[in-house]
Amino acid sequence: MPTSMPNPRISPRFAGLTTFCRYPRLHDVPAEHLPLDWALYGVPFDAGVTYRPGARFGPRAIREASQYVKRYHLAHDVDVCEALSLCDAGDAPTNPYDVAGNVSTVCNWALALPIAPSTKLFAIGGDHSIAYANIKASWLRAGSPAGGLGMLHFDSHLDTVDSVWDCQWGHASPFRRAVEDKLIDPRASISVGIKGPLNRKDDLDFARDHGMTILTHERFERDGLATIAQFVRGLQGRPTYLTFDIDCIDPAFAPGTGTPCPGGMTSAQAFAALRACKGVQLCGADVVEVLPDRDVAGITALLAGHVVFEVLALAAIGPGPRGPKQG
Ligand SMILES: [Mn+2]
Repeated sequence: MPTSMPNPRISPRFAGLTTFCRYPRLHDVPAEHLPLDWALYGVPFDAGVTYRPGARFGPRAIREASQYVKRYHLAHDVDVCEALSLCDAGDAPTNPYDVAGNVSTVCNWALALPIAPSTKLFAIGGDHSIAYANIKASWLRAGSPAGGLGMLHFDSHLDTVDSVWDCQWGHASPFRRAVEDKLIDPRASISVGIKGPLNRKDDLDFARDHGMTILTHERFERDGLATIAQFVRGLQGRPTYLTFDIDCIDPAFAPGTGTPCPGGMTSAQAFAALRACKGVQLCGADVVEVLPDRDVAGITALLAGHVVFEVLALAAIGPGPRGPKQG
């Protein structure tokens, strides 16, 4: 089903109410465009951060910057809004004083959205703690696969710390919790863009001990695209979650984030990395950690809007005949 979009030659991109990429609000989707393929929603929450707060304003900034996201993906040769029915489901309710409580609030809200069972969830943060909520909702909606979901993770950090300040639900821990709760299969999980410095050498232990693939930024520079493509082929079409922390991109390109790490991907490298995931069977996604108050000229929010579009383009192509051979 296609997405009903305003005609930019009638209602220009600088006019109208702002929704993610100008997709219709959930309740405005015409019946002939149901069922929806993806519902996008904001999670304005940043109480899980270890350093600089402000990502609670991320969804609002990304909505604004994404007015300029167009519909036809040149590299994949796909009209995303023709291939998919998309909507903006608004913002999840959040509890800015309670990280653990927020995770369940967001997850329960997402599960209660009036959407078809086949509709996938795309969360736009917010800090990375909110990924757990969308992973859990996506896992449940995928039929609670016993082995857990595959995961494509783009980030400077592994986010597998057990706890900080006695809190197990902050933005440094979502994938530890998701692996412990068997929502993610660590052996079907790759973390791309990991770099130091780290607090401690043993910050890597959990991921390594559980068989998660770590593609450091240094290795990404060497043979990253081929490694990612090979990893995706190895997933053999199993339901996979994609999580994208904007801080995997160098702060020279994405300064608006709370835990910036110099020495990361360029914008173009990040797009190439996402395009290398062609053929993946996505069952949920998020883009997180945009902090507009540290942004310059809105470039981080604009980039995040285009990262959302890259992920949707992967969904538009799907694992079908244009993707890599399965098995
Ligand atoms: Mn992260």
